[in-house]
Amino acid sequence: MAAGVLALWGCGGEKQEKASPDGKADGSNPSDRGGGARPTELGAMTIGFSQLGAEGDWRTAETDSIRGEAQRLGVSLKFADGQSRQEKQISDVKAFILQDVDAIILAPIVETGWEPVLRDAKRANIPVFLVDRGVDVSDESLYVTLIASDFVEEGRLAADWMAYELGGKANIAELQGTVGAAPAIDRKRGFAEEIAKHEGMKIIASQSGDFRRSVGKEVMEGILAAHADELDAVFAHNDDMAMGAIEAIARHGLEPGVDIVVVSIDGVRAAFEAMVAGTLNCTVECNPLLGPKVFDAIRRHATGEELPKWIRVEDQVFDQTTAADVIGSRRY
Ligand code: GZL
Repeated sequence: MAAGVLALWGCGGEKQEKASPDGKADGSNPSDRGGGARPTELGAMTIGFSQLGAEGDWRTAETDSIRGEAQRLGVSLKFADGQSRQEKQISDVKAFILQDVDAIILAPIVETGWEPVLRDAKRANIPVFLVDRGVDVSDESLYVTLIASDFVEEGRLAADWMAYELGGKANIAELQGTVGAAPAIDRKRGFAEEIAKHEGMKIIASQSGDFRRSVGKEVMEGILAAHADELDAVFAHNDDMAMGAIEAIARHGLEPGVDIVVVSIDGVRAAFEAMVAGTLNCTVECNPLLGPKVFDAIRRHATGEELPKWIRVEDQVFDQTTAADVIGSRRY
């Protein structure tokens, strides 16, 4: 389809590319969009939002934040659910290009495989804004900015809390996120780097639970069958999988949060409820309420501001000493 899109434009179709002064129609800044080809007011924009799926509580909160902010700002938002399949997401982005939207918001399910469709968007002078997960591309001009947390730091914070809590000694089961996803790759890396400072801490089992509660539970059941009597702690790459693991630990006749310490990432409401109940020990917040940030970035870009390649979302650590005090003020 991408070739078709280019053929349409290349053969005198409805829209010719507008080249910037240096002949490169890359859409990477407003001057490339030619005479007023793109609105600068958010309220006049049509924006495509390619969401990766609906795998859990965090994703729902992110989707609600972006859709809610679009409505508040009067932005015409075209929403596409990637159903957790990259090929669906790529097809959704191609459709946005065909519709000639004024900008694309993309939450990429995995890091690789985006270069061709991002080049199509660039040739169509459609700026792409990445939210919550990064992409691995050879040319950073293929997207305007990435609005996301520092996943490596999140992994480090989780490991640091666990090391402190367990005195630097623990056999650990790790529930990894979606294979190939930036948060899974980077959280794993940050956690491993931090526990390497403590010779008594080691990961004795590590498997993907795909960021899903049901899969996290299944994976934890398998790990308990093999390692229950030697396991001290679980590190889950997100709260949804941690909730599944907690269920599996309880069904195995052990006390989650006591017999086995559970540490995860996200800070969704269920995690705060579990910390108040004593079954989850710690969660590192990864704020999904990105709506205001992403539309602010789109507005700033449209009015000619140069944006950093990464707009970092700040995180903080919560545990059972703070959960009861803050649960009432949580916004997701
Ligand atoms: C992080 C986001 C992750 C969450 C998970 O930015 O991509 O995806 O941590 C979600 O809960 O599945």
